[in-house]
Formats: sequence, structure tokens, C-alpha cells
Amino acid sequence: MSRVSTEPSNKPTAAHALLKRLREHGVDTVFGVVGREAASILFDEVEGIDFVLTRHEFTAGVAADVLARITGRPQACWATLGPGLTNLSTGIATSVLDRSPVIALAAQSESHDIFPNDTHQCLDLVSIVKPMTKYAVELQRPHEITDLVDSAVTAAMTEPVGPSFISLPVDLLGSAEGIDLDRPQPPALTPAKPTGAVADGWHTAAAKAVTMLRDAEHPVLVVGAAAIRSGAVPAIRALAERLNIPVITTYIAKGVLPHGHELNYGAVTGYMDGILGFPALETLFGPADLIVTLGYDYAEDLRPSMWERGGEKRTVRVSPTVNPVPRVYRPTLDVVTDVLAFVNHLDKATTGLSAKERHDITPLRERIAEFLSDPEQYEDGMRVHQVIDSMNTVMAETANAAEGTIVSDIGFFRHYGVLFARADQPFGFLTSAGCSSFGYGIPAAIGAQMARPGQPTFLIAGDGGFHSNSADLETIARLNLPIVTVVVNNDTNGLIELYQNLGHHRTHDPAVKFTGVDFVGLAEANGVEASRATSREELLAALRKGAELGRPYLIEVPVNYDFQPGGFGALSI
Ligand code: TP9
Ligand code: MG
Repeated sequence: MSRVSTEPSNKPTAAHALLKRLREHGVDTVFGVVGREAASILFDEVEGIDFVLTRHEFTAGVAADVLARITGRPQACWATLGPGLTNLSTGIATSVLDRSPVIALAAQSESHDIFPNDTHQCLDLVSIVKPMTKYAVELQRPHEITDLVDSAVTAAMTEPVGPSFISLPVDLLGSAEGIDLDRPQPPALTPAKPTGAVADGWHTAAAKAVTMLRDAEHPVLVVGAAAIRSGAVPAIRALAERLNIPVITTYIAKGVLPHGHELNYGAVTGYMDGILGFPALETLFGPADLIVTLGYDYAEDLRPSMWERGGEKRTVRVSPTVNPVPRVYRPTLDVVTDVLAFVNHLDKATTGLSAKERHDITPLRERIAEFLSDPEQYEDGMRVHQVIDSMNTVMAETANAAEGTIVSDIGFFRHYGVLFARADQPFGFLTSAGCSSFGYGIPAAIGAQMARPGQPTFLIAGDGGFHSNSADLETIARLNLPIVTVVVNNDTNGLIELYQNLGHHRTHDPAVKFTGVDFVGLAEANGVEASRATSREELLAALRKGAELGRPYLIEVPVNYDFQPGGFGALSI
């Protein structure tokens, strides 16, 4: 089989031009796993753009997603041909469903040898990723690489932001034919604001929104991540404070108001009534008569059915994109525009309006406080709310105001994180709302710690999700990222056991139970110091140690959930 020429040359190649253009667009990191295309690209061709080797391509995709999300710039991930790209595909799925401007790149067979499903390791890469990307293309002529990168970045940064993909035949990647490194710089992109007829007419709709807000007794702002991307967080806070309007967020928009802010009514999940044994959604939404959704995104899993309880409500949808889900959310008023522009407009247009009397959620707050302070020493393992309460305590001691990140993998514990984990800044709590692939935790913590090097990062993960992707513990150790990981271990895919209970009023162990893994030994084998904690006191001490260490640290905590067959009740969604 023909392979790429390995004759070294000093001429700039498509690989140089690719990295240079990515750098000019603000990309500073390429996460990935390299295959035989190493003959065409070393990743040291261009200053200011680093390669981070991961153990699995999924890790590369999610780390790029989170680094891009927090820095507000595109970031890149890399896979080799065939199985490299199929491994990366769940990372790409994460950045489309979670909305992050990731530039996914993969090597492809030589341009004269692309026979998908016949040539060694050759698959039709563009067709594989097309349904989950905003732009997907294969390089045909080396000198066009700069234009392809420009198109990929523009598509990725346009709302709804998401991944773009370029397939790179290895011979073209190593080719110097027609390569010109002196192309003019691209314009700087922030997530692109909407333009066009719908956006232009938004002032009329905004005037209606002002009237609806004036008439409302108990308005509530429901905020999604597009509001963060538009830079509207300070404006939303100012508006909410002036008019005394509560703010409720999706999982990933936690931190729009700081954790302890009196107008922060929290993030919601469909599991909350069951977890708290309390009618939480009714308390939060029942009295509301106007819901204003700012940057609402159905993919963030806050469903309209969650607010449709109690009295009749009117709804205003403010979003940079046209409504993709009218069947589940048909607002009274739809305003398609940039969230920041709308909030600024609303702020000016409501200058004379007196503050609202917000509805009281004291009973819910008391229930949460009582639940979290649970002093019981359970014989069969800690409870997850005790674990998160301990993480909050040490995060508050460790982080400066408006700093720190709590990352959550996917599992039942994640819903406790959504409800209780502290987040004092936007993206101060990270989980995958849209894609929710388990194994998200390690790569998301890597991305967060790289984006916020001076701040603490705590990760909570379950045994199931964590061990599905635990090889990248070695990446954390190699990069010496001071991430404090807490593995809540019940030797079970606990959330799935809950569903067995819900569906059958009984469980079936072979489908959800594991034999025990020694997570302390696993961490140490990967170069990460670790310990085990079985009580609040031990956990607090271990978290404090980890937070001060300046190196990665892992704490295994045996846990148990309290749901009995049939005991959790129906979900609230
Ligand atoms: N495969 C992938 C890639 N992602 C998901 N989300 C599933 C399967 C289905 N979810 S959430 C979960 C599964 C199997 C189990 C999580 O178990 P855990 O030990 O990490 O957490 P816990 O607290 O639920 O036991
Ligand atoms: Mg588990």
C-alpha cells in the first residue's frame, strides 16, 4: 500500500498553514491522538498552539469543548483516520448537543486511495460526522486549507455554536503545493449575533415584552447558556436586581447569579422533587405568571413541562436562533435577537417600573438546607448530598469570590450536583446537559483546569462513568493538573438501577452491577495520589489536602442511594 512520502522538506506545508490559521482564529490547543499522519504533521510547526496527547479521542473532543466554552474561542481536537474518528465522534456529539465551537480534525487515507470501507482504515469520514456538525468537508487541494479553516470557524462560532470538521488526506496534509502562509489575518469572531429580517423586526416584539413584564405580578427569568455566550450575564443580574425578579437556570447556566444570591432560585432538574421529597418545581414555578426565557435551549434539558404547573402563564422567548421546537415550546411572544441587545433594551424601557414582589420559596430553601446538613453516619456508605455539601464547603474555603469550577460526570449523582453544587461564576458548574455521555468528567475537568489555571477544579464522578474513561487519569498526571477528583462508588450504574425500579419495581443486577474497583489503586497506578473517605470528617480532610496539594488528587467515597424498589416515585418531567 502506498504511504505518504517521508522525505523531509523545509517548505511550509498544508499542515503549517492549517495550524497557523487555527492559531490566528484564537485556537491555542489541539487535543488528540495521532496516527500514521505523524509523517505529515508534528504539531510544533507553529508557535502558540500546543498539542495535548490524550489516551482516548473522546477525551480530546470533550476537553476541546470545555476549553472553548470557557475561553469563548474555538479550540481543536484531532483523530487519526478510521477508528480514530469513530472514537472522536462522541466528543463531536458532545459539542453539537452542548453547543461548543470545536474544530474537529481527522487524518484520512491518501487522496488517491480513498475507497471507504475497502482501503485499510478508510471510512467516509465526512458522511459519518455530517449529521452532527455545522460544517464538514474533506480537503481536496492543499492550498485551500486556509479557506476551509475560515469556513469551519465561522460556522462553529455562529449561533447555535457547535462543531465543524475537516478531513485531511495525509498526502495533502504534507504537501507544500501552492501553500502561502502570508494570507491576511481573519477577522476576530465572537459567537455571531443574529442578522436578517427576524432580527431586524425585534424592536416591535421587545415593546410587547415590556408591556407583558409591566403587567406581570410574579415574573421569572429562565436563563440558558446562550445568554452567557452573548455576554449578557452582568446585564441580566442588573435587571433582575432592579426589578426584583428571580432567576432560574438550566444545568449549564448555573452561576449566572452567584450561589448565595437571594434572587438565585437555582437550577432545576426533573429529578428534584424525587431527590428532595418535596414539591420543588411547584414551589419554583407555581406562582409565576410570566416566564421570560433568555437564551433558552431545549437541549439543556430544562423542559417547558417543568414550568407548566400552578397558575396560567405567559411566556416570552428571547433567543439568537429561531425556535426549533414549537411542538414543545410555543411562546406567547417570540423575540429572535441577541440576548444582550434584548436585555439592554428591556432595561432601558422599564426604567420607571417599580420592583416586583417575588414569590416566596422559603420552604424549599429550608428543605434544601435541612437535606444538605444531614449529620447521619450511614453504615452502608455516605449519601451523595453529604458529599456535595462537603465539596461546597471546601470550595468556598479554597476559591476566591467568583472563582472555582465544580465538574460533574454523568450519573444519578449529577442531578444532586445540578441542584446543590456551588457555582459562583458562569460555567462554574460543568456537566454535559445535551449529550450526557458518561465519561465526560475527566476530560471536562482537564478543559476547565487548563482554561482557569489559577483556580480550583473539583470533579465528582460515579464509578460507572469514571471507569468508562479512566485511562485519561494518566493525562491529568502527565499535565500535573491540580484537579481534585471525588469518585462516588456504589459499584453500580446507579441511575440505570433507578430506572429499573421505575419500570419494573425491581432490579436485575447483571444489567447494572459491577465487581468492585480499587479506585485508590487505580489512581496511584496512573501517577495520581489518592485516599479513601468514609465519613464527612474524612472527606473534608481529604478535600482540604487535595485542594492544597498543587497536584492531582483523587478521593474514593463509598456511597449508596436510598431508593427502594418503587420508592423514588415518578420523574417530574
Ligand atoms: N453510555 C454512555 C456513553 N453514556 C450514558 N449516559 C449511558 C451509556 C447511560 N448511562 S448514567 C449511567 C449510564 C450507564 C450510569 C452511571 O453510573 P455511575 O456509577 O457513573 O453513577 P451513579 O451515581 O448513577 O451510580
Ligand atoms: Mg455508580
